[in-house]
Amino acid sequence: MNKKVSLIGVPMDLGQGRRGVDMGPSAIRYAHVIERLEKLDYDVIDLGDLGIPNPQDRARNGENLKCLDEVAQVNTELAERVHTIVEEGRFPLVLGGDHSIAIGTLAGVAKHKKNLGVIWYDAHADINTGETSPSGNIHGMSLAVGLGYGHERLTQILGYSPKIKPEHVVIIGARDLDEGEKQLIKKLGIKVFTMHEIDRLGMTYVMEEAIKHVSNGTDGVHLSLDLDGLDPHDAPGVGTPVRGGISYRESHLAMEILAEADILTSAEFVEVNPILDHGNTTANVAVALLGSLFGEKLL
Ligand code: Z70
Ligand code: MN
Ligand code: MN
Ligand code: MN
Repeated sequence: MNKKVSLIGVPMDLGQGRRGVDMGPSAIRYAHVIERLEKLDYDVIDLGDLGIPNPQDRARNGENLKCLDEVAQVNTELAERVHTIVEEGRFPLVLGGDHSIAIGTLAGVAKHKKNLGVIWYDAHADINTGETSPSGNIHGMSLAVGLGYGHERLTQILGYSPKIKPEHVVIIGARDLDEGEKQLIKKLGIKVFTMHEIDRLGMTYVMEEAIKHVSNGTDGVHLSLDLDGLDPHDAPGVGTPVRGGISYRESHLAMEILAEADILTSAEFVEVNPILDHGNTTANVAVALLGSLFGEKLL
């Protein structure tokens, strides 16, 4: 792993409907993320948080993309910042904020990595468009946008599209998909390890296959980890908890296997919502997982 890490917080909550996820970056810093990585000998620069505009109206607009202007604006700025981090030869670690920020992260990273592999660790696939989304929430559209599907204001961030190719993506932990999402996943042939496969095959096998998949023909790998991929029992502080998720132990194992494979070139941890949490459990889980991801060992 690149020993130079640049951390950036994106206190975005406009990509979904519940307040509080804007406090995610603070909660993760409060859980000692920087100290955790420094202890592992990383050189960490904290770039602070991006500014988030206060929208006039959080309601659905004519196009079924809530807060489209603001989400596009923040993601454009994020994309530029992440692009700069990559150009400096550093590892971008993005802290959310809701999952709409993956739009900007992917745009920034893929600017120089034309064949970026993506691991989407999530209860959801976030592969809706304005046409298929039942909610109008852009955090449910970010993977689709990366693949070039969705509103031009989002797909054209940094002036190119698509950012990633369907054969370089793997989704892990899916258990809540909308009808239109199922159709696009099938149409594009995206590899998905649902909870069924995780239960049936075990996390070790799933991660080994996922790593092979995202390493094949790629020039970098991004981890987009939505804390709601975990079971709400282990990570309660998320906006859309879905029962039957990946356990804390399986998630640590997944991060350890990823660390051993040494393939990651960027990562983001999203959807930590401290006001829905028990204490600061979910941010603490995020930081513990980051420890494993960055190579922490017990002995
Ligand atoms: C639903 C939608 C979603 C995250 C929930 C939910 C999407 N498919 N994404 N939580 N991170 O509204 O599109
Ligand atoms: Mn450049
Ligand atoms: Mn998500
Ligand atoms: Mn999710």
